[in-house]
Amino acid sequence: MLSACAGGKDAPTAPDDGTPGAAIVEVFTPGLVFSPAFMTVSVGTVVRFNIAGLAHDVTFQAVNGAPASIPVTTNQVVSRTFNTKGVFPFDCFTHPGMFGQVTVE
Ligand SMILES: [Cu+2]
Repeated sequence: MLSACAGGKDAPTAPDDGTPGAAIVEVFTPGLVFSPAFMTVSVGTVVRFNIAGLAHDVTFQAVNGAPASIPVTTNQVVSRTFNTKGVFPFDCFTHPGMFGQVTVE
């Protein structure tokens, strides 16, 4: 398996819709929470962060294989593909206590 290093803070927001037919998980921001906040997905899954209302960021912890973080944004859908098995916690640093985690199996 490839072990691409796609992590890093302040990485540019780039289109990332994964491979055709990839599983998709939708995450929403109904207030000061991610919903769902915790999810377990299979390798190759695309997580679509539907950021609406308040401005939020999605900052992944520096775990090998973590996708690029999403800078503060609002009213956008930003996708990230999870191609590496592992546990990838993320925070919205705009709102302390707003966090979640993607587990890739
Ligand atoms: Cu937030």
